Parts: sequence; C-alpha cells; structure tokens
Amino acid sequence: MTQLPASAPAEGSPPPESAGHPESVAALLAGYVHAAGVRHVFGYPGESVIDFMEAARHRGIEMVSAVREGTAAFMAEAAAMAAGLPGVCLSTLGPGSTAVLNGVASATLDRVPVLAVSGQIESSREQFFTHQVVDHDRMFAPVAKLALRLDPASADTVIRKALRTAVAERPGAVHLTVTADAWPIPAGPSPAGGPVSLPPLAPAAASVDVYGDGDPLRGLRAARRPVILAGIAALRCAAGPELVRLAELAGIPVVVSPMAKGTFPEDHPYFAGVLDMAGHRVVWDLLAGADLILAAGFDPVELISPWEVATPVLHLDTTPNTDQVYPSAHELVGHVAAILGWVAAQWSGEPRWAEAEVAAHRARLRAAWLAGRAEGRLNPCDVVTIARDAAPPGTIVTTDVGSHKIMAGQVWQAAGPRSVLIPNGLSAMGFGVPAAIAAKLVRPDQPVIALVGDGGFAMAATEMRIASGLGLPVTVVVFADGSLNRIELRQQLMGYPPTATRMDGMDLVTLAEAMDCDGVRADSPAGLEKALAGFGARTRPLIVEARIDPAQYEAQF
Ligand SMILES: Cc1ncc(C[n+]2csc(CCOP(=O)(O)OP(=O)(O)O)c2C)c(N)n1
Ligand SMILES: [Mg+2]
Repeated sequence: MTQLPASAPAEGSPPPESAGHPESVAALLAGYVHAAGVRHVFGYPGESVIDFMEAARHRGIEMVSAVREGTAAFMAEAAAMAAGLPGVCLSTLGPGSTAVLNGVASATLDRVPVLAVSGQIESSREQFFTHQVVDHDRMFAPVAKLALRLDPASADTVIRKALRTAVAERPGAVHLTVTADAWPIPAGPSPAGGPVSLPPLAPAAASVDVYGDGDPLRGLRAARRPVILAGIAALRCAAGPELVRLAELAGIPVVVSPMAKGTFPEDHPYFAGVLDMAGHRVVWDLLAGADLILAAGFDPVELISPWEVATPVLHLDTTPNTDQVYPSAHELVGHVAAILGWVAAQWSGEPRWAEAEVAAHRARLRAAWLAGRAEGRLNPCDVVTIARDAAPPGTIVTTDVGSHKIMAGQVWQAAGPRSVLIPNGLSAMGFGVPAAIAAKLVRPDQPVIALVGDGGFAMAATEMRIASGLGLPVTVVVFADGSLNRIELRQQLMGYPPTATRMDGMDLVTLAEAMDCDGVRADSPAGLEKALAGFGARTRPLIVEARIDPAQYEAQF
C-alpha cells in the first residue's frame, strides 16, 4: 500500500480546490502540456498523481489509462511520432516509475520527444523514506535526456526547460519527478511573465554550419555513383520535398532508415529501399558500391548491422557527427531540409544514375525479400503485402520487434511521413499494439493497423481492452509462428536447439472476444485477404491471428 502524507488526497476523495486552479503546480503543468498541443496524457493512476490527472481533465486533456505504465509510455511515444508533437506519460512513484523506464529509454533512443512525469512520496519524507521510494534522478539518468524535480518555486522554469530539452535536437525523453505534496501548491512567479509562456518548439529559420577544410560539396560534385541515406532527422525536418528535388536533379538514389519511412515517397523512381530490413545485403551492396554516401539526417542509432562500408560519407544532420560510427571529412550541420535545399541549389552536374539503374536495384531488392517464399503457404511477406493492399490511403502502420518487423520494414510501402511507426532505436518488444491505439487517438481519421509478432503481442495484448473500451477500431495482425523467431533463427545459426524461444499457441479469436474485440484466424493468403477486407472502415477493433509459415525467414536473415 502506498504510504501517503496526512495532507495528500486519498483515492476517491473530492479533488482539492487547488487542483484546477491556474496557479497550482498541477494546473501549470497541464497548461503547458495543453499549450504544446497535447490532448492526451497516457498513464496509469496512483495516489501521488491524482492532482495532476484532475488538473489535466480540467484543462481538456484526456487521461488515457493503459493497462500498465510501460505500455502507456509506448503510447506517449507513438502519439508523438504520429502527431509530430511531444508525447506525455504519467506514472506514480516506485513501481509506477520503474515500470515506465523501458518506454522512457525507447523514446530517447528513438529520438522522440516525451515528457515522462512520475509522482513521488511527499517532500518531507523523500530524502529518507524507503517504502516505494526509488531515486528517480539516478534511475532515469542513463535513459532520459534530463531528469528534474518539479518544485513549486521553480515550476515554470523547470517545465519550460523540460519541454524545450525534450524537443531540442536530438529529441528524446525528459523525466519530471513531482512529490505528492507539490501538486496543489501555487507555483512560483514565472520569469517569462506567465502564466504559460511556451518556448518555441520548432525552428522558425534555418542556418547551416560547415565543418571540415575546403569546399564541403567537392566530393559530391566529383562523385559518379552517390547514394543518399536519409534518416530520422530528415523526417523531423520534414525534408521530403528537398530530398525529392535533389534526387531528381542530381539523379541520386535514396535509401531510407526504417524510422524515416515515408519521408521519401516509396513509389518514386529514385527510391532505393530501407536500410537493414529484409534483403539488407542488396541495400548494403548499393552503399558499398557507391562512391559517396550523403547521410541526410541519418542517425546511427538505427544501425542493426555494423557500419563496414569504406565509401566516403558526407554528414548532413541537425547534430555534428559526434557518433563517429562512420568518418566524414565534412559536416553540414543545421536544418536538414534547408541544407538539402542549399545542396540542390548548388548542383549543376548531370544526373548520376539513370532511373532504369535504380529500378534494376529495386528489382534485386524485391527478389531478395521474396527469397524463401513458398507458393501455397501464408508467408511473412504475403501478410505484409495483403495488409498493404487492403490499406486505404493515409493508413498508419505500427510494428513490433522481431522477424516480422524486418519483413514489414522493407515490404510495407509507406504512404507518407509519420505513417509508419517502427521502434528501431531501443527496439523494444511490446510497442506495436499500444502504438496503434495511441496513433488512432491522435489521428482519429486515419485507419490504423499493427503488424506484430506473437511474442510481442503477448506482452501487450490486454491493451486491446483499452481499444475496445475507447471504441477505437484498430486492426492488429499477429504473425503467429509459435516462436520468438528472430532469436530462434540465431540459435539455429549457432547450431543450438530452440531453448526458450518456442511458445505454445494462444487462441487469439477467443482472446479477442474476451476483450470485446472481433477476432479472426487466417492460415492462407485468401483467408487473410478476406479477414482484412475493408478494415479501414471498421467500427470495432479487430485481432487477426495470421498463422504464418515462418520458413521464409530462414532464407532472409
Ligand atoms: C522487451 C524485449 N525483450 C527482448 C527482446 C529481444 N528480441 C528481439 S526480437 C525477439 C523475438 C520476437 O518474437 P515475436 O514477437 O514472436 O516476433 P517474431 O520474431 O517471431 O516475428 C526478441 C525476444 C526485445 N527486442 N525486446
Ligand atoms: Mg513470433
């Protein structure tokens, strides 16, 4: 049982007068969150955060209670990914804050701005009491950009600092600890003139810093086989039009990272595939055979394979090349769209690649991801193509982590920016289902489908009760192979038996019904087509148990 101070509100008691008052810490935080455009806080209740939940409600922000804090944090991350705004999650002290850790790390490594707020025991006991008390600053330090305590006297500055830090390049999670007694206390005066003085969260004008001696574009002008590698900073800078312009003007194929899918149109003649997903060798061969890689907002956090190509790299990003995963003699640092626009304006050469050459590369890539496909079976790549064919324009897809993600990341043709939500920084299982729910909440007009493994689905399956409770018609396709396939394949490669990687199947149709969702089982391409027909127009959540034959994966990875 949570220990509470005599002054803290007990569960079930009426909200304190000050919970909705504009000057309380709770109201101030709710005011800032609202001003930042956020309309959903994802979390799990606890006594130490009741005041904030009430202040959020008062401010017109919906408190979405997930089944547990870890998935609430994934929801906050996915909401931020889909909306391009900060995400907010909420947990109580102790077991609430420890449960949120994975999601905080996920947001930070996926470079997604998330404000993670946790309650804490009241300040008079915080320094010595032990029941349910963990040191948040130390716990969150390695996985958040910043971990701060929200005290009444400095609340305004600390909230501004938290929001500004979360969205600043590279974005990530910021954790705020609020002691249970601090919420109703009037916040100190705002040095910014308050009551809510939201700092700018996006650049209004762009500039370019150049690092390295001599002309930074000499290498690009001299290159005959350059390739663009576009990553998540290009997505954050909405650099799609500039990427298209440069690709067309200079005739340069564009490879994208998984989390940047949709930044560059995937039906474009210069689209050259997704890095480190199915058929990855074909993409790496393209990069190895290039004479220059123009890394446009590419973040090495997305690398699954080691960087082994010797091709020179021109680093073009919002941040200097501090990772040094690849060396680059020149760096163009600033707003990725602006830099690409500048590079295109400088271009005067002939197109370097013919469209037909890029088409031939795509054909090789397609052959690679089709490898191992068995006619007459429900192959993993069939599930992705059938789901994609059934998806209306504007569909948002989420994935989980495992072999199915590696397949979907390549095979799903992205509709546009922020339409593909793939966790590829921390790569934590259990993301796909909560992410789909959050995406549907913040993008209610867009159909949402989740492509998840049976292992990852089992981690977050009960969140589907939240989807049905909120009347959210998300569709979840479970790649049911009775296996933690990605790990089992590794065991197989090492010559070991499948220890702890086989799972007994679950009757997902019955499970769906128990959660007031529709459930369908499909074990053939035709069955899956039927199950997914018209999913974009559904009014109830749907869980599809896609009984796949995982044999194709063996030919893939
Ligand atoms: C939280 C978490 N635990 C463990 C892993 C390691 N891991 C990566 S893929 C994978 C297997 C996933 O199995 P499943 O969800 O069934 O997907 P499949 O590979 O079968 O498509 C595991 C265990 C992880 N990425 N995240
Ligand atoms: Mg599986």
